[in-house]
Amino acid sequence: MNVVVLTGAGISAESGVPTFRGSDGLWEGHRIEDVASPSGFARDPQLVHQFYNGRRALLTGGSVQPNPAHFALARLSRARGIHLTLVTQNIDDLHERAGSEDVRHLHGELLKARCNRCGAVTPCREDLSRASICPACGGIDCLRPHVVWFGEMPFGLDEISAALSRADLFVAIGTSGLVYPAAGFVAWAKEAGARTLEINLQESAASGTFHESRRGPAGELVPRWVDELLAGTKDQG
Ligand code: BV8
Repeated sequence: MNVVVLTGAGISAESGVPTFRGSDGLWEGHRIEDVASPSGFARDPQLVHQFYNGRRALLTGGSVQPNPAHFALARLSRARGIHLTLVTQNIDDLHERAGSEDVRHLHGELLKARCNRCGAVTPCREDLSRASICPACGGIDCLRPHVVWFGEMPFGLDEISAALSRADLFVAIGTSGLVYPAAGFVAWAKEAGARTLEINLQESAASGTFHESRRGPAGELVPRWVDELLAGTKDQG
């Protein structure tokens, strides 16, 4: 069975990572275009560096750990009879820390930096600033977070659309369905004949397009859904 899972900020909420649109939303105090767009970075690189430095420090500080939803998806990826394509809009490393491999980071990764001068992508666990030096080319004031800002092309769309065209099942977990092209994946999967399931704490902008929606916290519902799916595939032998 070909399964495509798309995760959003909601899957990391119970790990203590603020969502974008929740009451503790990340964007509070910052307009999207000021901190998550190329123009915002060009206008005030230090503000953008500080925005991502704060998120990176939270992620690497020890208090943020994968939750049962992340572990359940790692378990699913190892199950016989399941070919899982895990796509995340999140820039944290919680899927990897829970044991998932081959995670498709559609919107990039907070723990990587990219050099505007030589293009190298390098690991980054410390603060970035205009004084940062590229470990590959030695350039200065040329590093940015390796994330996809608004108006920039997401990563890996070709492989993701190929996986969606082969999907038997598409599951969106903890995403508000407001940001494209990720918000359009459910329609692509349905066109390919896939069944579609949404797992979310509340109604999302895309809820109406799913065959089935389950309401509740990912940390509870995702392990339950994975158990159910694996029991079902076992029955089919
Ligand atoms: C692009 C990285 C060209 C940085 C992010 C139509 C087609 C194509 C593009 C567009 C289009 N219309 C508009 C656009 C432009 C734009 C866009 O979508 N704008 C929106 C605002 C309308 N899109 C772009 O610019 C994209 N690039 O379009 O390139 C192109 C054109 C055609 C085809 C291909 C390409 C690039 C967008 C990427 C921006 N970068 N992140 C960073 O993280 O700082 S977006 C960022 O916000 C996240 O990555 C994520 O994608 C989005 C937030 O969404 P969610 O993850 O869903 O989080 P949110 O807080 O919103 O919701 C949380 C959900 O969880 C809620 O539903 C809540 O109920 C639930 N929840 C909470 N707790 C729990 C829970 N669920 C379960 N359990 C819980 N405990």
